[in-house]
Amino acid sequence: MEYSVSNITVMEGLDAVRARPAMYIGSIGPRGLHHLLWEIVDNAIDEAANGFANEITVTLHRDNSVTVTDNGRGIPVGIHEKLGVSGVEVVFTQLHAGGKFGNDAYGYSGGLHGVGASVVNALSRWVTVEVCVDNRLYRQEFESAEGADGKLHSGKPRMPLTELGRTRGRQGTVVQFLPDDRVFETIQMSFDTVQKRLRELAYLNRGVRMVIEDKRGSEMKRAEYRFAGGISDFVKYLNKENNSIYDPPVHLSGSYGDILVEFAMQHNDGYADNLFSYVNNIPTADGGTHETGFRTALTRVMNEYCRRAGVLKDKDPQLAGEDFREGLTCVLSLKMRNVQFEGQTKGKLGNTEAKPAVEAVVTQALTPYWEDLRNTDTANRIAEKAVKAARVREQTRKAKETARAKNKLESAPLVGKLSSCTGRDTSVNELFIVEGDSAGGSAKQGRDRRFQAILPLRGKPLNVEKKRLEQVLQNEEFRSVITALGAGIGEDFDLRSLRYNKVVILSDADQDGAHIRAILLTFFYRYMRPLISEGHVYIGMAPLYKVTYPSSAPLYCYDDKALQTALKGGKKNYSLQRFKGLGEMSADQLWETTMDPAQRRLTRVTIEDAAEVEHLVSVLMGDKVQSRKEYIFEYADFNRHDTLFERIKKV
Ligand code: TTJ
Repeated sequence: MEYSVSNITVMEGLDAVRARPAMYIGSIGPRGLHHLLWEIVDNAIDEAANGFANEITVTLHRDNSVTVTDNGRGIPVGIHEKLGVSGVEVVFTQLHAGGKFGNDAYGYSGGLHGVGASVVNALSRWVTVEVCVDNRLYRQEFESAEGADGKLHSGKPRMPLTELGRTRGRQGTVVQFLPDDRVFETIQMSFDTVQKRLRELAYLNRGVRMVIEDKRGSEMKRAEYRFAGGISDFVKYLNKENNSIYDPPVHLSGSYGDILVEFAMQHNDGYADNLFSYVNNIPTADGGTHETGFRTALTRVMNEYCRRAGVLKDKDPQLAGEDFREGLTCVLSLKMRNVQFEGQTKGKLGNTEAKPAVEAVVTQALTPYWEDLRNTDTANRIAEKAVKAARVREQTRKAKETARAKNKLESAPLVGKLSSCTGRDTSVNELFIVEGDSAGGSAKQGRDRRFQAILPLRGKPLNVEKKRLEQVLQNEEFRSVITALGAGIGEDFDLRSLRYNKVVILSDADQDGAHIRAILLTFFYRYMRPLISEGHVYIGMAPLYKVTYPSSAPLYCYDDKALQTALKGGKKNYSLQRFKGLGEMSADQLWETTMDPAQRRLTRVTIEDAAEVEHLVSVLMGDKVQSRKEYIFEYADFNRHDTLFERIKKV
């Protein structure tokens, strides 16, 4: 007989998830698909973070199902008092019962995710759960199946939780699920995406072994991470291309009320201030109250140290916060309840209580740390660097003042490079930022000059990641971009003065092109964010091939797949031209394929795309062996559907 659930509203809940999946997991593209996995992994991480598990394995199977295993205490198998079914069944069928089961089992629980295992169940063709506890093995299966009403219902238990027999020495939870291909655009998870996230989680959860196995190919792919130093190892990794001025990193933690705060920091001899913050293992790329608390405390504690150590004399003014953050690489990790993420990408922590908590923990941990003689050397190096930074800051300020006075006289902007358009309607005007002078030349000839302006970028704009704003402003390529857009930069940026409705990045489909694109996106993301969030930034897609037939119109192919399809058509008599770069295209070709609004393909860059590129460039960079360019090319390629970016929209 079919197993039926006592509580009918349970099924209605899961059906609601199926009806509007995006409301629960963000999207039905690759991002949403991976979200399913993070939901399950989150539960295992909770168990590990509370000290009951130290190994988590993710296995990608040939049929696209995924298994997550931990060696924790196991999902409760006892019968839930009110609901009359096992804990396992509650977790997988009750919306919002997620990892917060019983609410007291854990000190804290998931954050942005945390919509729970039931959502995964609702969006899977089937789920199997095995729990090993007290040397007994239990199993339950769920599937989407027809109900008594003749309709399809998802996540229905096929049987109650059943004891299968005895085990020896095994303990923990094994969850396997097959994402429903009727819900998702694709159900193939990406090894790279999973691998990177597991590595990040391994850094954030010291000592937990994270394993990924991919059994889909002819040979099994596998990666394994375990960091005994936790976020201290993370900081070292982030700093490995830099010269750190002390080692090991300063790594401290503490709690304030029920908020756990942990940070690791290490200064290098550069200038960038890189603070990477996480709340419940979720990156907060846009900062928030916890970061503010950290900065306030660091500035105060360091100024106090400088007074005490005599680095600052009585008459000397306090050093500025930014002085202590020059060359700082820091990872800040919080664990707390009732997290509120704000902003468009939900990347900003909004909880007001986080600021005083971080401030208190950092102050109370760092003050005695500097009093320990073994750490004096580190403190002095930071102080010394800050004093230098303050000196430079003062010089820059003076230099700027004179420059500004001068500029007023000879305000001849960099008009030379920009070929502006004749029309004055900024709501239709477009700016093409084109890689290289030769492509720039073709674009100038091919464009519709009434509304299309061309800005060729010579050489390469500098990598903003490792630079201060002043340095960015000194770079000629960026200056020309800023001037052309006419809307200012940083805090002064004002969309109302923007001269173009569309800003189109046109770069070659090779490594250099991807690198330039990533640098430009990172630049816009950091210094002109509304430009992206209001949807003004686009990636222009130039074709890679031209297939010419004797009698019919030529065909342009934008990727290898399209070429294959084109050649399969059967027409034997064709000639093939491969464009190695934009520069190889004639003005007419460039217009026809890439610039003409009636025929071109543009991908609009979303704020999520840009945030991801920035996260990729600054945190998830691969090993030294792989060059930066190759890495960006591989993972931030807007031409590929299967990596970071979900959709290519035609605009
Ligand atoms: C709850 O409180 C009693 C002891 O066990 C706690 C618990 O839920 N542990 C637990 C859940 N360990 N692992 C999980 C888990 C692991 C995976 C892979 C998936 C899910 C939904 C839960």
